[in-house]
Amino acid sequence: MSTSQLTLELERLAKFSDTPAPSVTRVVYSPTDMQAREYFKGLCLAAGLEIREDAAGNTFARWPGTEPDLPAVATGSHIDAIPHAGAYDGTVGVFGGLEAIRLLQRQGMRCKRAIELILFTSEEPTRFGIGCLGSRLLAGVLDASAGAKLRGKDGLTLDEARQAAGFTGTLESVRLNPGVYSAFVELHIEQGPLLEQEDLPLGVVTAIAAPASLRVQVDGEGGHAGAFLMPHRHDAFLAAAELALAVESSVKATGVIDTVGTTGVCDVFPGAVNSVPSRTRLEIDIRDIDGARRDQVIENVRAASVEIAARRGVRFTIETVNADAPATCAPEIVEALSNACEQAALPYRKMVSRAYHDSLFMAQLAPVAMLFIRCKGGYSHRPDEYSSPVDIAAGSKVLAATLADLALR
Ligand code: HGY
Ligand code: MN
Ligand code: MN
Repeated sequence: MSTSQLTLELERLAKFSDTPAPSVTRVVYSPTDMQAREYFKGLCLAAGLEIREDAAGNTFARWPGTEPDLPAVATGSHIDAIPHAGAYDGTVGVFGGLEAIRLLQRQGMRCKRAIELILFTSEEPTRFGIGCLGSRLLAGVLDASAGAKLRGKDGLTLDEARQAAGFTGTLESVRLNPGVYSAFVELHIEQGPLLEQEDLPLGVVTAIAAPASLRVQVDGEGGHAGAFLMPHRHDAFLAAAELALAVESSVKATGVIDTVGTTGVCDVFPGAVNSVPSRTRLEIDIRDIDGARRDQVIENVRAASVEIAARRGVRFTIETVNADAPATCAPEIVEALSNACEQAALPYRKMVSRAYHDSLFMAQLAPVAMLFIRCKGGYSHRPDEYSSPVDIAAGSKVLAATLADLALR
């Protein structure tokens, strides 16, 4: 395993960022995202892989097998990064997947099935407000009409932004049919502390938590911070703040550690220190490994908004952007990953993914499973996100063995 080459490539990739090191910011279709994609495609071409890009910008790098009519085995992840993120979320699955293929090539391996490495477009919700945009479109979970409906803060729709980036064609053409792949395996950092706490380098994922996100607009009454007296106010920020606290209390009320809720975006209008907020926008993320329990939390948050609105004389508009079912990983892929860990004498544990991933939607096209790599402190979506070269190499090595196992079947 040429650990150093993979490490150097990940370090080079991290430089394609809109914020200074050690943070990484790489939003879909941005110039830094396009430069990073070019870098990735160059490495794939150097490895002799056949490349195609679809109308959304999902990028496919294929290592042909000896029996081209058989459905390929697929692997991959994402390289887009939320603002002020780290260098390893998603990228170890794309570049570690490329290294896995190169490892098999160096071993002189020839597989029956092709192995296809996928760089999924826009796994992060940063620009268009919904995560896993590329894999949703591949799986047909998101309708092509989203191209005209989804709009970034810069005012461009998904269609306008992707076409400006050179991804033309129709979004209808993105969808793949079930059976197109015989398996999908994603390598990813854990983004949690479990593996480090148990001193394990690797984790085999058996289920992926169910994500949901809400977009909330609160309309109140603005006015002069000095002359608008308190008894007459309908402050749109304070009502929003109460709803954010209601998210926290509704989540904690389940009494289950697997339920989580976050209000990660809060925009206050007009945003002047001496002006009472007339409008506030929130983006709320609620997850659980149990879909029904998560949906009950959403209902409780909606109920809280009704009470707050009546008491404060404001209006809430709550849109459910997505409320996806959890995914169960395929036992046969879980077993293949577990066998590969044991063959490599690498300790591992089975576990649930609390983050969502493109695997969640690829599960609608093929049997899936994921391999986690230990990360320092469990930190992620922050500049100090870190996985060691040794652990990343171990993940790529086990991924290679698993892909070969599945591609020889
Ligand atoms: O938010 C997530 O779970 C993923 O990292 N986008
Ligand atoms: Mn992420
Ligand atoms: Mn990720």
